[in-house]
Amino acid sequence: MTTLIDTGLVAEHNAAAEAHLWNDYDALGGMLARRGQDIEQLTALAQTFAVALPSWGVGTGGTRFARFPGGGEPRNVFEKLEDCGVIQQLTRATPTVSLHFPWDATDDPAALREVAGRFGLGFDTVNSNTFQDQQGQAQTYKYGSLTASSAAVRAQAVAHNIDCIELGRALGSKALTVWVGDGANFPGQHNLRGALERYLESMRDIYAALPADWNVLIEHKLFEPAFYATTIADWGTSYACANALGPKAKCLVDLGHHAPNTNIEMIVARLAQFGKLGGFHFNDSKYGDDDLDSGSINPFQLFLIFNELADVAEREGKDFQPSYMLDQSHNVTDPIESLMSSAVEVQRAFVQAALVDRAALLHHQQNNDALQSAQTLKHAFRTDVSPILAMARVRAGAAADPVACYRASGYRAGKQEARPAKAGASSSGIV
Ligand SMILES: [Mn+2]
Repeated sequence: MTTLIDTGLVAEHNAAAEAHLWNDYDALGGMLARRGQDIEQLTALAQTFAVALPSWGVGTGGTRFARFPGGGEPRNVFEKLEDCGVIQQLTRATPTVSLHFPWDATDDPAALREVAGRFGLGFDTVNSNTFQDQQGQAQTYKYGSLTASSAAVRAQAVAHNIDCIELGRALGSKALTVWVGDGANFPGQHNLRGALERYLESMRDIYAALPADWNVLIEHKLFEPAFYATTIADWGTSYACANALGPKAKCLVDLGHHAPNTNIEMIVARLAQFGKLGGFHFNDSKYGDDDLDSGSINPFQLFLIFNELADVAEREGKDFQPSYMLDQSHNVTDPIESLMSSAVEVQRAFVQAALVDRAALLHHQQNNDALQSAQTLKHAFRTDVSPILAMARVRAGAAADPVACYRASGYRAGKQEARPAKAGASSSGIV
């Protein structure tokens, strides 16, 4: 396997961190043992965690006002894979990449697979894009894609999604995620029911093209770019559509695609209960955005979501395998640093949720002891599992402190020379 950061540097970084790490790890292990928990089991569990990287996330994002590109950004899908390889090498928590077409389109999927494999990466869910026009396409998506009033526009959008499935198949993906920004900016602009009927008709054609072992994930989003009525705005609509389409259709929860203060963990519980929880896009949000780094605003919410996921895993065992992906926009940070720390934050919530004493929680719930029930969750959430996460990384050959190690490597500075900016090249995208 090709390593992008000098392995000697990583080893040196880890050796310098090791003495303190062992002290912290032993102290935490002793505390957990008093609670009847085995730190080694938790470290092994942490090593099983995996979240996919969005190919577009390694480029600097932007807002609808502006984009401020960073130096040394990847200029094509091969360079994006390279940056994803760095993230995987230093965290060992991001073994797959989620591609977005046509941004990452290739006529040589075998070459893409080969390069990804060189960096120890595979491909996760593929994403279609009918929320913007591409050069040379016959029809415009200005007034919608899968829901458009024009049959020709809908046919073009369906054909693009089927192309994505074909490309994904060649890459070893197993699912297509569909997000459409379709909707209305004015009351009366379109017939609310008619638009959803057209969406379902289009999605039935896409569904029919899915290979037997594939899923299609429906991603809802409350608003933007349709500011009055988005066709797939909420989990209820998403669930109804997934149900109407069939067993291969599931719902995808993007944390930033809800109204502020929405109880997202309850949505997770509902979708799981009815067998339609297909996956997540992780990010964080303060107001109405879907752009901030995972765990940077509301880590307790992230923990509560993983608490529900731990409950589902306990009920359903290995059959329950939702796909996890980071989906955020990095405007003021180095995207590699944001993605590494975000992967670690999601992994942190995963491990914290495993600390919840489920027998005690059940006991308190049955006795209607609201206070102790809440304290049982808080007890797990307050536990700093950083030594477990660092130990899991060090044992896998990743970095004790990924950001510090990355900064010491000078990777970005090297790329500033190797990747001079190309006019018109953009790798940003927010869905
Ligand atoms: Mn998303």
